[in-house]
Amino acid sequence: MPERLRPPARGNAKAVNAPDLAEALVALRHRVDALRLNLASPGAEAARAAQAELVAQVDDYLLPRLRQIDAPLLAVVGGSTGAGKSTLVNSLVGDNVTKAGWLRPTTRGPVLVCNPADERWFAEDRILPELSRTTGDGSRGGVGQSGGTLHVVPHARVPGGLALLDAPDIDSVVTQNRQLAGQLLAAADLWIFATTAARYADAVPWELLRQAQQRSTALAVVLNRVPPEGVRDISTHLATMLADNGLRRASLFVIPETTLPGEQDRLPDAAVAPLRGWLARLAGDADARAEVIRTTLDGALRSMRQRVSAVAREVDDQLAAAALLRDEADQFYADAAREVDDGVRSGTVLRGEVLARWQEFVGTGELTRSLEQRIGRLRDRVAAFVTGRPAPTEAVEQALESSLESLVRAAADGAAERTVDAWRVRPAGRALLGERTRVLGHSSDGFRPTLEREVRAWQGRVLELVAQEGGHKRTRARLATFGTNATGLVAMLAVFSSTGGLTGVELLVAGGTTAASHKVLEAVFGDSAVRELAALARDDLLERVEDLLATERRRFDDLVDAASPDVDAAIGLRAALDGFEKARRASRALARPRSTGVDVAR
Ligand SMILES: Nc1nc2c(ncn2[C@@H]2O[C@H](COP(=O)(O)OP(=O)(O)OP(=O)(O)O)[C@@H](O)[C@H]2O)c(=O)[nH]1
Ligand SMILES: [Mg+2]
Repeated sequence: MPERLRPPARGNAKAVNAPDLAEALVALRHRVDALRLNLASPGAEAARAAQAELVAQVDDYLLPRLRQIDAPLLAVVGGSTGAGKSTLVNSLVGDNVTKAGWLRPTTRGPVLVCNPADERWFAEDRILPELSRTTGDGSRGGVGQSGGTLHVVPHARVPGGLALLDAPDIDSVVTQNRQLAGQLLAAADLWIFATTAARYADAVPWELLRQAQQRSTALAVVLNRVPPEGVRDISTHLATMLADNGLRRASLFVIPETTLPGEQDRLPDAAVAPLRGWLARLAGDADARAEVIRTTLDGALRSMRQRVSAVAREVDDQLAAAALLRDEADQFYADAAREVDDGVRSGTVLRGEVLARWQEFVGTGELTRSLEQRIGRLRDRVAAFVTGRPAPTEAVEQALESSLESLVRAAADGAAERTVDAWRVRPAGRALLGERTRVLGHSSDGFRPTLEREVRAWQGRVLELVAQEGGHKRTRARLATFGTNATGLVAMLAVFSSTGGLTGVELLVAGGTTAASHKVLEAVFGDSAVRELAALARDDLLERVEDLLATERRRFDDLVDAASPDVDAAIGLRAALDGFEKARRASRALARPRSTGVDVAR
């Protein structure tokens, strides 16, 4: 018999230093809760489950228990569906307080039965605050039998100081059931694991039992429905399995198979008497109860370190994956900015339509032939052209606009496409792209109009620069000869023709453009001012392009940001864990437990 309840751990109550520990735990809980771990990675799902479990256990169990160490002991009856958990609870109480049944799974929502004097501890949201409360008869399985509620049944036959909770099955086909069962077990001061002779070696229960071992959770195992002739062999085998898994100290109760004609019939008193007696003794001995509570509490608190560290490692992984994705986008968009820069400097923008319009504007045949000797005449021609017609620069400007826009758009499209291609080969990137792959593979819808606006704004800026430069007395008169618009246009052309890069006839013509525009500008402003003006205009243009590309790149950055942890998340998490560990070790209330007081009974 498992009656050996150890003497109490005296003197601890005075030394409770829980407030600091609770505070540190709250800080840690918030850190864990705030983590975004939504990048697709091999460990992401497990880490998210661990994250949810950690937060839930702090809220459901650790904080309430730290704050009220004297609250009644909560024994959660958990196990596989049909193991007879509900039947066991009813049999222990000696009344039908929860619904048992042939339908699998029967129990959907937890039913908690306690002494009426203890009801206040459970009726409010002290523990399991997310579950709303219902009360009344739980045996009909109406109210209280849904996942989101805790059905509280006060019953005089339950000894004070101890509550029994009938949980949904741990290996349910119903996901919600399974998760809830795990959550309830994490909120238990004592686990009463119910299994059957047919199913005690199943994998899922053993995963949870090992977890109980790792967390030093106080544990009793009920082996139900054992054929009388197999009691000895089966219970020995299970006891060996428990010992092999480090659970030698768990109390084992064996209940032989009996005939139950009705689905809500209870087990014979004699079959549950040992467990009932054990629980009654635990309930009656405040010190033994406190020791069970402290053992489980201490084990759960100690388990935080390893569990949070595992989550922190996943945070590291996700941060590394996020950095990689951001770097790739960054790199391709930097390439795009360089592409535009090169295009601007090499004169690419001046090809085709722009040249044609420029030739129309100044008369290129003349221009190329007479450039050297007759620059003066060219200047006059430009001047005449400008003063002769109200908006003569428009055609060249439009051609320039569209050529420049094509250059920038091609760069932006290229960067988007290359980023998508690079992301697609990474699982995290692929998952982020998802259905957006096509949309993200080219520049955004808003890009074109914004680009057009920016190019026009840039042209305005060039005219401003020209006008500013013209503010100097010496140049004002000369500027007047040409007109600000024409000079501005020539300044724009100068921006795109400062270096070579064209070939053949184009070189000649564009060279002519370069020389012509420079000559015109020099004539107006003087040599150094021309270069300065062109450089200023170019810088302004490239700055605008970089801003535009940054906005485009942000589409990718935003996806990463929305899924990955904050950049300082790992540091913050580890600092919070350190703070918590310090508080835990300093808390003498949680001095090393000497015993759970529960031993294997056969
Ligand atoms: N013959 C016999 N039937 C039992 C015994 N224990 C439970 N049953 C029956 O098995 C069925 C399932 O029992 P429950 O107590 O509802 O099982 P449970 O573990 O609560 O199942 P879930 O709520 O689905 O997780 C019920 O119809 C019980 O009457 C037993 O020892 N002997
Ligand atoms: Mg049940």
